[in-house]
Amino acid sequence: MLTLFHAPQSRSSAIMLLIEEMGIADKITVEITDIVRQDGSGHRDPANPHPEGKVPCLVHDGTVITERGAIMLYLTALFPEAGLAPRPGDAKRGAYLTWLFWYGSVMEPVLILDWAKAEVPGVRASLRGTAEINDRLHSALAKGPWLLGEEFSAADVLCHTPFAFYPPSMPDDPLIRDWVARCQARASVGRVKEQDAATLAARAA
Ligand SMILES: N[C@@H](CCC(=O)N[C@@H](CS)C(=O)NCC(=O)O)C(=O)O
Repeated sequence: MLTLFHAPQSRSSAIMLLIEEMGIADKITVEITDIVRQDGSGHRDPANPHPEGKVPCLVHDGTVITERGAIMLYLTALFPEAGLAPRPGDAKRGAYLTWLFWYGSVMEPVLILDWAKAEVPGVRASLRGTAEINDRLHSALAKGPWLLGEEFSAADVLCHTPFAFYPPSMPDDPLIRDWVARCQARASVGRVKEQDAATLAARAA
């Protein structure tokens, strides 16, 4: 059994997007959970098995999987027929894995450093900055509408989300802006936004 612990309008919305894109909503039970938000509102839900009380958290037959990149890799491997990832043996598989891991270990940490206006020279020397992030995205998008070229994949779902959810982080680059707009124009985005808004409204009532 697959269960996703999800808090509306949070990082777990990216997993909800992937589930919609893959057409596997009927295979996953979604548990709406509470989290501590950036403004201090909300609380840690003891029913959420994430070791830090965060979302997303996927549970598969008792095994806990956290981190969006890992959850995306897990789900796309479990349901390869959904077509959201190149399969092992496909020449694009390496690039796909690179985007998922690069996102969590470089792109998001750099964006958080930038948002927090934290200048720590040693950390910068290791992670680099937004210019390098944007160069890497730009080079990929110069070759195709999506990060892997012609095929939309879970890598697009993951990597575009910070720009969509926190627009001030959007670089002044038409290639990247148009890619984010293409990602956001997909039907899955509208559906997840509606579901999240309805869940929040029901909770507030
Ligand atoms: N690196 C994690 C980040 C997860 C994360 O920070 N989630 C936020 C939601 S936007 C959260 O649950 N925050 C609650 C808390 O910090 O206690 C991922 O990519 O899945």
